[in-house]
Amino acid sequence: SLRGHKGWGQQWRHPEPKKEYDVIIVGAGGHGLGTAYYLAKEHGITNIAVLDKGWLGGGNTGRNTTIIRSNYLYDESAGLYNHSVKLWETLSQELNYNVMFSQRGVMMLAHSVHDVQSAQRHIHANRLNGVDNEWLTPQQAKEYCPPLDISKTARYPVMGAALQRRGGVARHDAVAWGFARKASDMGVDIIQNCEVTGINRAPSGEVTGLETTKGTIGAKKVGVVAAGHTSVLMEMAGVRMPLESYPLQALVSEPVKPVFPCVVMSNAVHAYISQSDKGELVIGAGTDSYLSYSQTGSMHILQHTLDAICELYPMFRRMRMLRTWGGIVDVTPDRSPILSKTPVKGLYVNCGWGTGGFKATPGSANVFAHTIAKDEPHKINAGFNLDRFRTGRLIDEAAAAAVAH
Ligand code: FAD
Ligand code: PYC
Repeated sequence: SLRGHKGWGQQWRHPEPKKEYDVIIVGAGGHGLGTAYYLAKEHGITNIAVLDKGWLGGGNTGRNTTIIRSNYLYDESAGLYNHSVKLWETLSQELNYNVMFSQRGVMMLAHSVHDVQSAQRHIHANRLNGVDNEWLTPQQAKEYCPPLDISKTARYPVMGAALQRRGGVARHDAVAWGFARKASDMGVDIIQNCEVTGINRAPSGEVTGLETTKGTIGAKKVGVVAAGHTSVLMEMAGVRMPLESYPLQALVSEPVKPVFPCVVMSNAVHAYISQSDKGELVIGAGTDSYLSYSQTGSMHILQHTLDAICELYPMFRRMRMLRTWGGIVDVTPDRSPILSKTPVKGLYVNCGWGTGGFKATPGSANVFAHTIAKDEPHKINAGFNLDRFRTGRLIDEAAAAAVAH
């Protein structure tokens, strides 16, 4: 019973929207709430609203498998994701909220000669960028993760693995709640159940505010941080985005005692797995093959993922699954995010995280706040501009995305 728990204060305020704000962030996921937090904390801008059509943290932030790592191939990505890992390391203290960041290591399996070569290329590139990553033999992989089947006759033989020891997991809800509480304390209005239905512009083109289900709200600057619905929102301002939205699914098992000590991903077989502090196995799949805005995905995708999990970890064959769910992920052609100014003055966009943006939450929020406050990118996100799809300066992270698209 929770009867003993009394006198809990509310974690954030529930204000009605003001007539106008200096900045409105659309989307109260981790990235949007974090952006508001860093705008207030690092740039002294506190006349901010964060709007969400649902409840805060109810989008991909609350639906993901929480894998955190920074083992991407290119220099730009190493800069961005490593900035984030460093912020994760002190985030609980910074927010005075336990985000349960656990650096238990992320191991990525290689099942073919191609996988081995690709993993080793990533390891070398990572180390040159100061990102920890090391090669493990199949025996070393098994020592790190005892449930793994490394027998030579396995359907998906393990030929080795890349291990990032500083990688791990965190508690997804706590990240949203921690940013929300601190931002609200600093004066940010978080307005839930408030869907944005239009983006208003002056005759000279710049943003003037938003149409919402709670009325018209004025804004000098607007940051769209809406994950799978970004193209829908940006179209309201006449900006066409290089994004496709797909369902991505995950599931959890019944809880069991601690048995799985790390995070393991296998892109080749479309499965990744860790164990939550409650004891559930947290398992994720590849994206559906079809574009969709439905937050449920296809059954055969889950079936395939569970087949792979049972092959890789035979001891889980008799486990029962408890829940499955889906989120809508916004995928760019080069599998890298967009953190950018837009052709519309006063309109900024943070999107394209696809299957892999949870790990970037604090880093992305931090540099996006800079971009909005200064009206120019931080040096860390300079390469992640919208223009790259016109200039061709792509950051192709399809392999490091590590989830089948
Ligand atoms: P969200 O949390 O989705 O927030 C966007 C918000 O915008 C939503 O709350 C939505 O309601 C709101 N919104 C949309 N339209 C409107 C509107 N018109 N008006 C107002 N509000 C609106 N990443 C990893 O790094 N590691 C993982 O292990 C991982 N696993 C994943 C597993 C699954 C099943 C899924 C779905 C995703 C996974 N991801 C992972 C990706 C990660 O979840 C996302 O990249 C990240 O959480 C995006 O955060 P966000 O704050 O940008 O978006
Ligand atoms: O980007 O690491 C990742 C990831 C894991 C599961 C889904 N995305």
